[in-house]
Amino acid sequence: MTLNVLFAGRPERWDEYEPALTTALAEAGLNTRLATDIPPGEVDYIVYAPNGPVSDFRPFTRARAVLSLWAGVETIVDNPTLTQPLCRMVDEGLRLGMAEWVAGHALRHHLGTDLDVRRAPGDWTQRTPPLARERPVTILGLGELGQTAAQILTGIGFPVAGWSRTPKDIPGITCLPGPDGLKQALASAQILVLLLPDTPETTTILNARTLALLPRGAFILNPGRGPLIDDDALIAALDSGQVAHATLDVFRKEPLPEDHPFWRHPHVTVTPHIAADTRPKTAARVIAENIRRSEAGEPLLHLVDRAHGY
Ligand code: NDP
Ligand code: OXD
Repeated sequence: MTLNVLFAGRPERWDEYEPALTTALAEAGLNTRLATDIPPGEVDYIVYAPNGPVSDFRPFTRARAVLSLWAGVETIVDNPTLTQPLCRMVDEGLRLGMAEWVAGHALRHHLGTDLDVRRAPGDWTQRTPPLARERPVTILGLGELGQTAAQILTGIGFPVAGWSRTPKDIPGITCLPGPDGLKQALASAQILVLLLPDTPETTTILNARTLALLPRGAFILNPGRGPLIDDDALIAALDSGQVAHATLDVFRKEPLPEDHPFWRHPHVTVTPHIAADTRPKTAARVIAENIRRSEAGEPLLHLVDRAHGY
């Protein structure tokens, strides 16, 4: 039997995904027709991205699963037309890409690299940064990406604490769950990394009250989602020196509007939602494995918990 797999990602990425998915589906032993234009009623599996062409799932009457190329599912999780199982992307490419982005930006702030990059000719001022082991880092969100970032940061020497909804026991990481853990997690965070999903519970988790709990002069990295931060409160904290610098990859509106104050704030670095792009080669293997599992009657990987929103 031939399975019809609809690619409903961003059309301009089809050229990259087509060979990766074709190879992975064949390697999984699946006989498939992979295309961008299969009539909805004939589609067996939907490879989905939030910026792709599908948002109404009702016509896909025989689709057996929606397989997201993205890790974050806030734009689809409460879609009332979606009745099929929804799986999000968890893969090596996202994990490693994110950990590298976090490590790079954490080290930039930790070492004060900007001072050297902008050093004037003749300026021989010498500074000794603390060792990484003297610079506590907190990661809000200890999931797939938060845990990988935590491992890389502890490998460098940073003491790492992490916050999650449910309790965890991860060797080498101080795990602080639930609402009670947040205060403690923030109090020690000289570098704070946001790797939470965007859900009703996490919206504006970083606001005037929680920013005030950080040690003065903290650095913030947000590769999670824009709505985690109250933008006005962050700007006030940057202006007062409570926060020394914020490196932001994700925003309430993307692309970040040209007139948003983040673009020109001297203590903000904007990156254009590139902290961890989905890499077609590794992601395609996850998609293929889930289709194989579905066809074999095995449980799907990385099913989204729609009640919790991630
Ligand atoms: P996971 O679902 O694996 O992890 C989410 C973590 O957040 C879990 O530890 C979870 O707790 C925690 N969490 C969720 N809700 C709460 C809450 N109310 N209170 C405390 N902790 C909470 O997601 P990933 O690690 O795979 O991805 C995280 C996010 O990163 C994505 O949702 C997406 O928004 C963003 N992302 C950004 C990218 C970029 O390029 N900028 C690329 C990919 C992802 P628990 O473990 O207890 O469930
Ligand atoms: C994702 C993202 O969620 O790219 O995968 O932000």
